Amino acid sequence: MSATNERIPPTQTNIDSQTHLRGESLYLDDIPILTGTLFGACLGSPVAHGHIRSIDISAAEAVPGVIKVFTAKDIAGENEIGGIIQDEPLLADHEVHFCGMPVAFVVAETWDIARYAMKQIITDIEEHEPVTCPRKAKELGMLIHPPRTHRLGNVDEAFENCHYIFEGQADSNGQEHLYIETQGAYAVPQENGQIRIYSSTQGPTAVQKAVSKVLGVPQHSIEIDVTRLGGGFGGKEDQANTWAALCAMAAHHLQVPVKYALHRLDDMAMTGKRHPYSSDFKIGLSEDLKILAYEVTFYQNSGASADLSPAVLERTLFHCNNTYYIPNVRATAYPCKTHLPPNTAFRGFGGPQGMFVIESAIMFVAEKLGVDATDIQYRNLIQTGQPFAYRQLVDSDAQNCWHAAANAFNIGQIKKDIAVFNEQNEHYKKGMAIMPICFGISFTNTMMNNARALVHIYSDGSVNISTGAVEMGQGVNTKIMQVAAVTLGIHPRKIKILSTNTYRVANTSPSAASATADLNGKAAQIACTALLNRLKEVAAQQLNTTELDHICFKNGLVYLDDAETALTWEAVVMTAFVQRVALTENGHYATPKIHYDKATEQGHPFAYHVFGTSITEVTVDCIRGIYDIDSVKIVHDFGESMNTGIDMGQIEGGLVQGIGWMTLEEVVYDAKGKLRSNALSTYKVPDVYSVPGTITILPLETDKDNMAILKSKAVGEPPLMYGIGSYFAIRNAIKAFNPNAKIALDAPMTPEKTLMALYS
Ligand code: LUZ
Ligand code: MOS
Repeated sequence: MSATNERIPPTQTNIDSQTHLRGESLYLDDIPILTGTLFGACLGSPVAHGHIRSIDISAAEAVPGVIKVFTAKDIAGENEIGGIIQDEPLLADHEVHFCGMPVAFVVAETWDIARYAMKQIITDIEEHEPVTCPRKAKELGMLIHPPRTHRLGNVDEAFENCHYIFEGQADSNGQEHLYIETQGAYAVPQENGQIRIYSSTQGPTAVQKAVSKVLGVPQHSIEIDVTRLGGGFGGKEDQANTWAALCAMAAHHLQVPVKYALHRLDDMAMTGKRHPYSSDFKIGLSEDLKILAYEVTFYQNSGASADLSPAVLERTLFHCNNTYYIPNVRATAYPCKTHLPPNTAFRGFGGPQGMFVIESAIMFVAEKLGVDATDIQYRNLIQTGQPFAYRQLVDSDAQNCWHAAANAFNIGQIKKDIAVFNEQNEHYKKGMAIMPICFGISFTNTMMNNARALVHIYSDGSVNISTGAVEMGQGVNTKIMQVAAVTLGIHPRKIKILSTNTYRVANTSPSAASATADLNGKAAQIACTALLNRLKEVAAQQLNTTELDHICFKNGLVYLDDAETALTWEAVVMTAFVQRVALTENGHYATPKIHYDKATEQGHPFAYHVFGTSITEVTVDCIRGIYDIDSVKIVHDFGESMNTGIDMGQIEGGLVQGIGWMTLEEVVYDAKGKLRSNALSTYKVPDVYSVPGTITILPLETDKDNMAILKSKAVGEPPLMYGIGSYFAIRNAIKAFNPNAKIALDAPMTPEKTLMALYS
């Protein structure tokens, strides 16, 4: 390797910091509106399940300023936006299957007119009984696809040899994404039937495909452009398609620009969320607390159509062991079709739901046997060379993380301090829980693990990079810029990362699965390396050498045998340009080594795993049922972080989002399938008062090789799962107050539930 691979200081500022701070960063709603632009509003079904007898749009169309009201019959191409399974119409045709399902799209001169007219549409729907419970759906045979099962060893035989066997149920609820920027799109017709769509999406290609299908035009006519998102969290991996398709349909039909950004309340009511799961477990252990057998059945509440549910379900199975080695496993998952908005990707993507169940099972055992759950956790951590049920042999840092946390944070002392506190306090009780995590990095669908980067060097030496990565606040553009700067040996200031655009980079996978920097960063690295090699040849000529290995680019200068020469980056680029050397390169990266066979449910789906251990301490106010998360202390496996500022931010954000899911955030649908927690007054998310008092994050120091970009492991999703510790820490505090408390394993542990449990 040449010396150009020197690291940019890991303190490299997020390139968006300044414009964010000054309010200058551009989001969908900041794009200047073209004259003649019309505004949309989408009517959602008022009922969760029913047959459409009629939709009367005459009063709406008569409202002055309304241009047209679109319904299913106006769709020129296919009325279909389903990604994995073709089961979701863009606009309801005969049937409505969830409350808020798009039924009609009003286009008017102003936003207010569109919203007013939308309310004048009269729907006549014959209501049918909705199903909202996944177990009931399963009984009725309402499944998105047949169940899937992961198997290892022989569970039935193993249970016969277990000293302890326990069975129970564990449920986790959904979660609203609450990205700060709501969903939306702006479609602008171009010449020759082309349409440019600005979309707040994690998946520009997914939007392009959906629009292409709905309009009945080839993909090459549909340009999707994304500058950045005000958050995605999975909610815009697949569910940005609807709004873009509606705008594109209207823009195509009327040949004028059409914009639609959702009202927050509509966004909350019409879009799917994290999948709630209800699960049954049976766990068997040896006398010395080794888990010998684990059987688990997951009932995923998929919602009314497939959306990403099959992939989410798969990741639940992949993570059903969390970070434990269990020799005998049988894990079955049912994707249960209910009349709720289609649930979708959400940071962790089914993994957290699977991990919550094994942690619940361990806690259940610990409480029954009167042992410390941490003892069971520790004894079963997976070791290098052991397999998960899907057979991938793990390169494990589970024990290293645990030991590092135990030493750095003195777990023994924490336990003692809590015992003393609980001894001395009657109405406040403290609890702690350890949450070790293991998360597999790569899209579980092997095919999706690829990316491209288009790199231009201009004749003045400045560089532009386009990739498939969508910047949604996670700092991926900064990381890609760092990769390019390190590879080319130039200052980051020389590099701009452009918007994500399907005309510049095609066939992209969504920015998801924590893999965006890995995939797109590697593609950028490949392109930059190819360009660098060309420039080295040009420099070699000028330096009268044939030894390309002796040349390196560093700090914008050319070095020969580690000695600075008079050649600058700019001079070499200009010479290359004059010599007609190509200064543009397209890099393509496809993750090597990964494979998976769904027929046998075996393979090597992940490039690598990310490990970590968190220690959560809480104090419960046992008179009121409210609680504080006092501290969360984490040892996290970064590999070698290429940007500690960004990565620490991801951990803090992920942790707090996980704590929210496990404690405060309660998605409530009524029996009719209507969202009750439909505003921020009824849906509580963590705020500055509910975040942990302190968050301490230490890196696990390893110098192992891994398949991450610049060895900097993916950090987007794994830390969310540290939040699961808060659930069990609160539970332990409740038990300290009332050892006989009957507490269902049913997250979130809201203050209301805590209060009930304290006095149960
Ligand atoms: N999206 C997806 C994801 O399509 N496949 C995945 O495996 C995944 N994992 C996490 C988040 N999004
Ligand atoms: Mo995501 S859940 O990585 O879109």
